[in-house]
Amino acid sequence: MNKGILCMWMRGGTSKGAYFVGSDLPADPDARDTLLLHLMGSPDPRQIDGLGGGDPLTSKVAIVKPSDRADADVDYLFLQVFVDQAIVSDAQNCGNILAGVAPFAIERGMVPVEGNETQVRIYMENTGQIAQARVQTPDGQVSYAGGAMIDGVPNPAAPIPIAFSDTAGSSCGALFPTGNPRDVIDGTSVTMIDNGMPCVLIAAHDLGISGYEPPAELEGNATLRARLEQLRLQAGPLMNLGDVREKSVPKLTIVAPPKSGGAISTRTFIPHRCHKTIGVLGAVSVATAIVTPGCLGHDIAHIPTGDAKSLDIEHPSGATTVIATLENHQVIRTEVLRTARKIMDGMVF
Ligand code: NQM
Repeated sequence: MNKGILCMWMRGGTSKGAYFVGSDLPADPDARDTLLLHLMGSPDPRQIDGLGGGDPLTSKVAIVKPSDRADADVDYLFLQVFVDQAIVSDAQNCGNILAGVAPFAIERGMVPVEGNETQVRIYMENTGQIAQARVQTPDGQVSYAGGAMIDGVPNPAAPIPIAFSDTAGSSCGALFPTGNPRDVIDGTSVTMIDNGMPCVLIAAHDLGISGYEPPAELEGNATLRARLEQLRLQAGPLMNLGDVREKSVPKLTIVAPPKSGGAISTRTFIPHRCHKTIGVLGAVSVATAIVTPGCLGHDIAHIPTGDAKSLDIEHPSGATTVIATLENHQVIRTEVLRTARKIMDGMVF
């Protein structure tokens, strides 16, 4: 601990976190998690004694190492460090922190630069699936500067498009873990889906809200939060996730008709705080639901025609665009544009 540990602090998409090379951390998961709680300053609502920003979106860790797999360049393990509980969870993946993995891997010499653009194949250990990220690498090195804007981030940066093709059933074993596009829990109609992130879709009007409220107002609604948690605890076993009391999945996405010309409007609890935007794989799962007849949200969504659909998933800070490719009415590939920023590289103590 005295010598410090090499750590890059990055923004990945609309999240922020600590990126480590696997061999720099203890191999024993318990020792590793104790250390990470310490580094982030958890448990403490302000994380005043560590790097974390007092928000689940800024209390995240990526552990990256060269891959032994033929179909991947690097392995990426995502860990959610809970803010106010002494929990470090690998039960979810994170597609925002994923955006920083490819530039980090190139910077640490795990992947050689290919030319003006370098493609990195990332094995996502949490869910056992592959993502392909493209990084701008002019002049033989990573460039973070560029003109790509993503909603929820105030500044432009170099584009990092990320493609997914095998995310169905990532954590739940099946796209629709109950076998149904729609179920009823406690009298509330829901869609339980996992196309990269286990999500429960619920209609805003069934919760007695408009679905356009700002996150702080929704977080301040104790009745709503209690009802969502009741639904979540029941959805967990139905989604093959078991007891989810100490897990950050499933996410709860409240849907309403689009308001700004997009495909659908969303507010997502992750699961106890309301997201300021929406998770990447959360958006992929929601996009998959709304293009599927029978799913909650399908009837109120605006879906473009054709088999390559550009779907703007509206959220509290704008929208996340998911490009979904369909074959025989099923989503077989998705792509999301992200950016990342190297903020700090050095030793953490
Ligand atoms: O769904 C937050 C985030 C995420 C996860 C969360 C994510 C994803 O925005 O892939 O990116 O849902 O906990 O970083």
